[in-house]
Amino acid sequence: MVNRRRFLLRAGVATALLGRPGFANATHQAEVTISDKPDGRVIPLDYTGLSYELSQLSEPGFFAARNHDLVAYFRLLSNNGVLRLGGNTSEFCWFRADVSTEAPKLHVPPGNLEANWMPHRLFEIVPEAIDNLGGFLEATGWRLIYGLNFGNSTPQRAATEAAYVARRLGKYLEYFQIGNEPDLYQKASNGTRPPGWGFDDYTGEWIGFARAVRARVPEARFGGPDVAASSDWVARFGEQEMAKMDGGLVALTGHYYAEGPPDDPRVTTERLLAGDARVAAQIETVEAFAEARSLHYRMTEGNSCYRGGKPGMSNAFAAALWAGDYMLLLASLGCVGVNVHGGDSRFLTAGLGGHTPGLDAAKQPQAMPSGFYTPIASERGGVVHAMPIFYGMMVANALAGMTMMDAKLRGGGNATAYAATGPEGTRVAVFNKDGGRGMDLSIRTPRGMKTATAWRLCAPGLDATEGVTLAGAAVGEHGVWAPKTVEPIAVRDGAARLQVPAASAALVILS
Ligand code: BDP
Repeated sequence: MVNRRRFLLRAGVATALLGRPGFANATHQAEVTISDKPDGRVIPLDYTGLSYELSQLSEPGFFAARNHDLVAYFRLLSNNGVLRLGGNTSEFCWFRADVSTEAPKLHVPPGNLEANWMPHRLFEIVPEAIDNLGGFLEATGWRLIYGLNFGNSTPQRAATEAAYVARRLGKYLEYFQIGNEPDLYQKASNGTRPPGWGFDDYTGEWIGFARAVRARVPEARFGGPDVAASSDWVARFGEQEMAKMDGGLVALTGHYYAEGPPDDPRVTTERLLAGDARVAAQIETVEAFAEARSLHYRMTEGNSCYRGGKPGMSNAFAAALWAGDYMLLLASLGCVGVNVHGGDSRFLTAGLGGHTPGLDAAKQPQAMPSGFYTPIASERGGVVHAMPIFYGMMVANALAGMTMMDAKLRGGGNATAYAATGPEGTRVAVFNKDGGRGMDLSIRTPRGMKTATAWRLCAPGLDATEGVTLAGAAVGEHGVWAPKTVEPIAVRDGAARLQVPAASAALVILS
């Protein structure tokens, strides 16, 4: 079998492989040349992250060690991940420190709320939820970024909550954030602050909260500004707050949604997979600023499509190829981590002010009203399971802890390749995002290789919401998965040679 395949490839008659005319046109010849990168960055072990609405804590049993299935899915994704809690609903959460604590005053913007996308109801977090979260983090090995309410709260409330969180979560707490997407506060769809409120107002208020927290938790660390899109705020925030925080500001953060909203007809799988040149440009600017100041940059929230995701795209295999590619692109640019947003649709829908644009756009029954982009489906009363995007994140996470190499891909159409090396060899992730054409790929490294194997990431199609496999295996019940098909790859003349079919990815392991 292998010999026959080799012969066919050498003879350049790959057409015969599929036995149908026109196959030669349907494949791209492509080559990945890998070289050492003098400044090759180590992808942090805790690169992979998930982001959830803070309101998820209003159900204290969710992030709990006894939620065994959720623990298993987190552990399968990474043994060292970072959970970020925040989102729109974080501006409506309040910590009931004890029975005498009263709810905060809910600020409701004046005028027509139809065009407003915020929850306008409060979510109560009791100490037990934080205690359970501690058990969950211990069981998963994950650490936490905790988003404090900045929208409907006071510095004193934030300080009381932070003190409890810091005391109970100790070493599992990475840092606090204050507020979610403050660059959108003055917009009609958000309304957390009045029109005209801007960056200077933000930093003025932010420092008041941060100082109150530090008065109670002197060792508290912070990340920010957790903006939706304004990368200029990131640098300005870093510049100003670093000076005031005396080492307390440890990370710069922002969000990225590739597409949206789901009811915009221009939002398509094709456009998602074409990639977005703005990402690299923005990250490069932010990274240059952060690195010069020994700060880290983390993408603390994002996904394929804002406003809850688009059915048929965000919950389908296309999102797996998008996420794997996107996570490794950001790693190659020096980002220290990516948190993909998701969770239970009840809280995601609340974070959209009850709107369900994805559901409305689908015009057909869906299992949930929003949150189509969630990596782990965990609807109340339902079975916890991995969505297609989860598999793409698994591929990216396979390079965590390794040193990135330079991977130049020539040919291949709409495809990307990333390489990283570690004590056990080199790993190359190749994403063929072209829905129609396969790749005839060779991979070369400076040191050559003796053997090569591959895990395939595939599915029945880009729009498939089921039937995704990685290394021949689907993630089974209770988050159980192990590679089933570790495919031997031909090594000839110092190069690994393989086909990467249309709409699939391969993780090639060279040794
Ligand atoms: C972000 C919010 C998050 C939303 C998400 C979305 O932080 O709470 O759920 O957008 O639009 O802006 O899906």
